[in-house]
Amino acid sequence: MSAMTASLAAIVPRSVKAMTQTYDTSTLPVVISTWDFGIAANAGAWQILSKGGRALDAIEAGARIPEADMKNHTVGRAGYPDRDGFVTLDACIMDELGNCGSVAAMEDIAHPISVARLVMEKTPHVMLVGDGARQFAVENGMKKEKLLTPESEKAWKEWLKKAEYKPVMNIENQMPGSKYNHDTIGMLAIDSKGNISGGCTTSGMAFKLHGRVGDSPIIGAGLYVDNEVGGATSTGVGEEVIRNVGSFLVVELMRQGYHPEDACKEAVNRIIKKKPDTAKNIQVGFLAINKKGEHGAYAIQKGFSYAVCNKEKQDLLIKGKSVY
Ligand code: SD4
Repeated sequence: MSAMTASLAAIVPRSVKAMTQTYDTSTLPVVISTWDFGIAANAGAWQILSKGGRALDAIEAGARIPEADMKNHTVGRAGYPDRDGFVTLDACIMDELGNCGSVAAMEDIAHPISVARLVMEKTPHVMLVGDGARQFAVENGMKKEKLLTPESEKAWKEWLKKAEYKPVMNIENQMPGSKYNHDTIGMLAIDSKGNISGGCTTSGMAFKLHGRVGDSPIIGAGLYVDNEVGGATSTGVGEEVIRNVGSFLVVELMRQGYHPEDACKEAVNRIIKKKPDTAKNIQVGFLAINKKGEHGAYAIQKGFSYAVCNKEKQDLLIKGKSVY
């Protein structure tokens, strides 16, 4: 290398290096998802990825599985309602080109991930909320239905007896096997071409204030994908993730060379550093994958897990490390 090229190399930003880097694609495709129920979601995504399909299609197909699960009260169709009895759903999706779409506080539509994709592909916008999101979904052929299930209604009425507005979030996995052992689903996939996409979908905090929106539909907070670097997603108390623009932070740390797990750990530590007293009592978990397909996770509290699916094994469940 001449002195000239050596000095130029020193000033080339990492992002430009990433664009010109080549990666070993033999470990691809791969899809990872938050929590135990990520295994089922990954299986849906794998049907597409294993046939050489696009990561974006895999994400949508995978996320629709927990959204349709009538036993799942934290995502989609059977999600728990807000304080006033309305089921309001949040979701977003992002592709390898930086396109993204999102819906928030949307009622009466069981598959917010698909509406988010429609927002991305059919509108010049990124985000639609509330009545407008529902109207757009119906105009695009999606079924309008009452989402509140008898079980969700029962749980809400039980909650109303005390109506304590003290959400304890995302620690459900500390009780494996319980009916609460799942939460928001965040998914990240890399297809056989090496392209990354991600999605995040939730009914949010159970019994939240009507109109409350968490991190899950916020690009940069609940999800971020940069095809040069990797992707990240989050689960847990959305307010803390939004405050720290968590998923964007994780991706930017990976751009600087952090391993996905270290990037997630640093993002968790930022949350703790800013509000140590709040952080002790809440859960936030990040999940990330880099362009090479290396993945990792980190959470504030114990109990976080994530599911990995690739050629070798389709139902791997990994325990997320945690600060406490
Ligand atoms: C939210 N992060 O609405 C989501 C929900 C979640 O525990 O992950 N639930 O804040």
